[in-house]
Amino acid sequence: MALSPAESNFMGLIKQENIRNIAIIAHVDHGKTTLVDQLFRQSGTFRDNQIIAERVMDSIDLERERGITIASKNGSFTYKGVWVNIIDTPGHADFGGQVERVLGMADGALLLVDAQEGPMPQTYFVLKKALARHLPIIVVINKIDKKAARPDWTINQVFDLFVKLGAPDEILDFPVIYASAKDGFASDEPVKEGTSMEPLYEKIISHIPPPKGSPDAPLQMYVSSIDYSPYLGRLGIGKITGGCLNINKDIVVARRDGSMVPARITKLYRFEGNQKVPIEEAGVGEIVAVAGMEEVTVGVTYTDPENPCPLPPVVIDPPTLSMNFIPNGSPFAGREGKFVTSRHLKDRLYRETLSDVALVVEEMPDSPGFKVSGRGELHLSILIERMRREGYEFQVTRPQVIMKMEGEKMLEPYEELIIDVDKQYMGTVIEKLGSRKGRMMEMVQGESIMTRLVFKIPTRGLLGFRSEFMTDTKGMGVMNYIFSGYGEYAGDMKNRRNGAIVVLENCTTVAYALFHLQDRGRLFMGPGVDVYKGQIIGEHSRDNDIVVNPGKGKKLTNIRAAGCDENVVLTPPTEMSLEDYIAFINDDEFVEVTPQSIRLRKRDPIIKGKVASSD
Ligand SMILES: Nc1nc2c(ncn2[C@@H]2O[C@H](COP(=O)(O)OP(=O)(O)OP(=O)(O)O)[C@@H](O)[C@H]2O)c(=O)[nH]1
Ligand SMILES: [Mg+2]
Repeated sequence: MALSPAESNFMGLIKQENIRNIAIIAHVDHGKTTLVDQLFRQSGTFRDNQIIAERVMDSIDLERERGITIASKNGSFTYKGVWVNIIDTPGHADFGGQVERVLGMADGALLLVDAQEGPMPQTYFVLKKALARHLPIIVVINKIDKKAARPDWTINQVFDLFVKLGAPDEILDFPVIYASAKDGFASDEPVKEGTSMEPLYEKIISHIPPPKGSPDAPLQMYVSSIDYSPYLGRLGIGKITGGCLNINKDIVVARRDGSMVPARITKLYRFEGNQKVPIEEAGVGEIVAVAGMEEVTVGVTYTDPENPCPLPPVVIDPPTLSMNFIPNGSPFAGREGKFVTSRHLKDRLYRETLSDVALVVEEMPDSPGFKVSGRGELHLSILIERMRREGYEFQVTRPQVIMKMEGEKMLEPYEELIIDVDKQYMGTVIEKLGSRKGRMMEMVQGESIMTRLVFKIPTRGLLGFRSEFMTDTKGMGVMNYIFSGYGEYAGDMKNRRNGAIVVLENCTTVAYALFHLQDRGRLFMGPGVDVYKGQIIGEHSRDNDIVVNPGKGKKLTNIRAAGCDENVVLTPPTEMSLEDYIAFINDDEFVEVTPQSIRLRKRDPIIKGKVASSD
């Protein structure tokens, strides 16, 4: 992808008063990355003839595949001689830890709110974090072009949210811009059409202050984010809050544990458009990337050797969910992966913790493997998917929520769950959530056919709920949740009611056998697949496991003489994503992940149970 020019248009230092550093924060899908596209485009960041992908900042493969931002990213544009560094953040709650740490680079925030949906759980979370840093905020009511947009109602809701979060008067007096990131306009009024983003650019320049800090102070740069490139290695990204940086300068790295390590700056980059551009020096207030220090982690400070002034590491919310990552122990272990040992896993996982401070990795005390704790199912499953694509092979256990003890009492994490659902599916949803120990707190009947339901539910109860919800509501529902705190343990909860269809011995599946098995439940695979003893190939329609032989049967030919063979018509297998598999397994089962396959299996290789007839 050829994007902005590889060489900087700007030489030397950028004047401090001509810098603005802003973060774009919002609930998932409210249009952050689309807005960044427009801010880039209309400020002339790209050449006229350049072909630019939509949502250009979503540059990671997985982001493009899923249509969501997974990692926050830095970029910049210039407007009327002012250099605006912009930080695009992910809106999904599982990646909230990133928002918490990258806000350290910002001197102000654009809070985007969907003009129809209004503030959602993650709006609350990100606003809380921005207010904790006393950042001035511009509220952008986005998607004003939508037919069902209700800007007045949205503003009122946003205002209430600021009040609820105790925003001080000067921040409560926030300016409002109405915008359609999709159609590329912004306005001071809630109009449905417009011509340019001009009003938003102007507001950014006038309302967000230039960065603070003295150029004469000792060097101080807190590393808020880590980037990796195969050419440059690991890069520490942050804002210079004191002094300046230049190539060949001797500095010290103040680590999170208090130690100081001397280092020398060898390469320095500025973000221009969505590219990194090499520079010789950078001044106070600039956001830069520093290469050449392989040991860099989020939370270190680059500072002056003579007069070190480290900043304390940002404290972020603790993880709520954990899974064990274990070297693959299946009969097919080592066939498909490039990195398969415990050592490989260890190195990779610890490397991840250097850049993702919301992730905690601990060695398992009595067996090989690692307990990996994060913010939610998506946080962990994205890590698994990335590792798999890099060539890792391993197995994971069912996610467990992280309990807490308070005296004698066991506490577990709870979420606030907000559901918008078509009335006709409401009954099913309420019933399902009831069995998952959800407590309904509120029901708001909208003017449309959609009803909003608010639940308080143990995090445990939400595991695997999303795909069930999507099926139950035929896609006519939206669910959002946010961590609401620890509460009393809600008692036992059954993960999966149905048993598994387990393979008796190593074989290759054949259509004939599968045909006779498909009445027993739903199958996850078709014919011609190599399977092993103990592998799970489907879900039984009853609550017990059954052991079957899917490789047994007559060899079928294409020729079917009348009255000879049965007509074998297979129901298409159930398509399962990595998330579905993770949600499916019980405590005595594993998900095996390799670069080519995702398989399920029983933990215990000795199969108890009855052999089902597949004749
Ligand atoms: N109608 C309308 N749709 C928009 C607008 N802005 C964004 N969208 C659509 O909303 C969806 C989400 O847009 P993104 O820009 O990916 O949202 P995001 O906030 O970056 O999402 P995450 O990073 O995953 O939290 C896309 O389908 C966009 O086309 C808008 O102004 N109007
Ligand atoms: Mg995005």
